[in-house]
Amino acid sequence: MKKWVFTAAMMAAAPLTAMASSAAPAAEGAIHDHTEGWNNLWGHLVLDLGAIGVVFGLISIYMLVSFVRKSENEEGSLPGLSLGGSLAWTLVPVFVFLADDMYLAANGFKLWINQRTVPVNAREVKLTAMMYNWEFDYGNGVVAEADANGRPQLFVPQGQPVVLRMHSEDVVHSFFLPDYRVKEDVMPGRITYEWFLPKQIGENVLTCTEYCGVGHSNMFGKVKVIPAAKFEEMILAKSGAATPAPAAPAEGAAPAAPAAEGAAAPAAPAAGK
Ligand SMILES: [Cu+2]
Repeated sequence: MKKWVFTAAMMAAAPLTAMASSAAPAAEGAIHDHTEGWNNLWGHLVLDLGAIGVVFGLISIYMLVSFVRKSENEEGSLPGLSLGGSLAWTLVPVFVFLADDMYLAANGFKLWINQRTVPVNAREVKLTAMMYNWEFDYGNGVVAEADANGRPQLFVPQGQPVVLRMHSEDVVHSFFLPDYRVKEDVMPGRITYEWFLPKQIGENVLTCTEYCGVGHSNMFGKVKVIPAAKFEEMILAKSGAATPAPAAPAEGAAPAAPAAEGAAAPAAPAAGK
């Protein structure tokens, strides 16, 4: 009798964990924003591990209570399993957990591919790392200025993907944008990259996550997400305003807007900042 209760509990557990696996929303949609994708995958993992933990915890408690020795001289007995029972006990859990693991791994791999594929309309910024600072170069001699406290600032346009082409002048650093879930080593003699999609106006932390010397913990600053039009204005103003915005190797909507604003540009930045 008890064997059946136990078997039923195990069978009930399998679809439950499978359900938990599929409860999280699809990791990535049409927009190639891997930040959301990583968040979803993380939520999914937590849910999965939580569900498995609860199910196995309940089974353990049930067994502890149910199979406890009732009297001093009670001896245990081991009910034998048929071939079918043995196969079922082995194969069902293997397939359930393997399927779940494979599903999670496939999602992670898909996200990783997405993270390594730079969107065609990405705004390119050259990043140079040095002990103990970051420099951001937008092309045409336009470099992001540090803030009032001398902290590095990376200005980016809202709604446009940004790709950083990174190299180091000295040792190995690592450029981390926690809010965007991206981090990549920055090395001397090699160009690495990472891209992200700034969606909300505001500030995000940027920091070094590779110990690079005594000033390592000082190597942080801000990502400043500003409206796309204001960003183009800023680039225009800094690049002398004589020529249309460089738009770097980027393409898409960017070149059209600054060209149209070209005439008004010299006045606008003065009023803006
Ligand atoms: Cu560093």
